[in-house]
Amino acid sequence: MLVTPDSVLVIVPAWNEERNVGTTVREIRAADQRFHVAVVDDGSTDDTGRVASEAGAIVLSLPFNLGVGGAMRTGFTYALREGYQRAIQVDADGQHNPADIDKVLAGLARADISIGARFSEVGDYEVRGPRKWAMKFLASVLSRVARTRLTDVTSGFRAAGPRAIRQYVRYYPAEYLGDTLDSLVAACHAGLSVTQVPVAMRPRRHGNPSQGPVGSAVYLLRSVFALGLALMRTNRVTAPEELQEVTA
Ligand SMILES: Nc1nc2c(ncn2[C@@H]2O[C@H](COP(=O)(O)OP(=O)(O)O)[C@@H](O)[C@H]2O)c(=O)[nH]1
Ligand SMILES: [Mg+2]
Repeated sequence: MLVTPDSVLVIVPAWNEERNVGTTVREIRAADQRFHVAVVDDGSTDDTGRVASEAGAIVLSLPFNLGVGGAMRTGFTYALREGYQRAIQVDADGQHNPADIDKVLAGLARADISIGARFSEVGDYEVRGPRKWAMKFLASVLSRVARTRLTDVTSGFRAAGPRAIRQYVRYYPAEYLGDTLDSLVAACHAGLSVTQVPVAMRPRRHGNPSQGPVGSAVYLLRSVFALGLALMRTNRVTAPEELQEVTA
């Protein structure tokens, strides 16, 4: 595929999503021809890879399951290597509306990372109980780190400009939810800027999320502690100027 400065790599992490990934890929490709879709097939045991490829995606196959973070780092590495200036994560299950990709990308005009955020002004996404409080807490901590108001820091619907792509190739944790939170903290510590764009999320088309309500509550709690550690590790990241070397 010919990569021009306008091209956007849409990275779709997918694990056993044969029932969803075909529709998702076709929807993204139909939304805009500048969108090139790379599905990262993360050791799926079903037909995810074949279905994605038949729908017109580039398929990056991992030999075993690495988790969303490992898959995203694979996608960003591909983006850097192929010369994409912008990349965006879109989930395979249909929750992220391809019609909103342009909106999220527009945030890159003012920041290195743009997050498509639920529960801003649009949509009716609701979480309750401890999960809600954990998410609020995480959002308030991340808002302080990013020096801008963020309301949905676990959203996977996020876009990266050229500096963020280089940063993510260097550092992107594999852990569920750690991927979204820790990668953001590391990016902020490296001097990258973050913004958010309000979006509505759709329901997952088929199947169940990889983590149920209990699983994701446990992970959220774990990420609160992991975040504490991430905040202390200020010395592991490089300044953006040093990141230039990675492309050379
Ligand atoms: N690459 C990869 N993708 C995964 C894995 N687990 C889930 N995903 C994908 O990540 C996206 C979001 O996963 P989902 O289970 O819906 O999580 P939720 O939306 O946060 O509840 C979907 O596209 C999944 O296919 C995994 O272990 N590896
Ligand atoms: Mg989902």
